[in-house]
Amino acid sequence: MNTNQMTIPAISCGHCKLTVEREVSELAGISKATVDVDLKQLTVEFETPATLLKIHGLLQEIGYPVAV
Ligand SMILES: [Cu+2]
Repeated sequence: MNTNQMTIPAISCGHCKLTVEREVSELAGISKATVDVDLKQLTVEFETPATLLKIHGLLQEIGYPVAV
């Protein structure tokens, strides 16, 4: 199991939180996705077939790209 934290500047409210948590949770291999709105941060626990690349790609697709 991998745990990763990423900053997503586009997260600004509870609606963003729900959207990001729901969409990321739907990826196969994700066991937990939690957004902290104040920190604009997503914490995700995952294992194969999920990868960091897939998670970043999904976030990009739904309009919440990860800050580099
Ligand atoms: Cu929002």
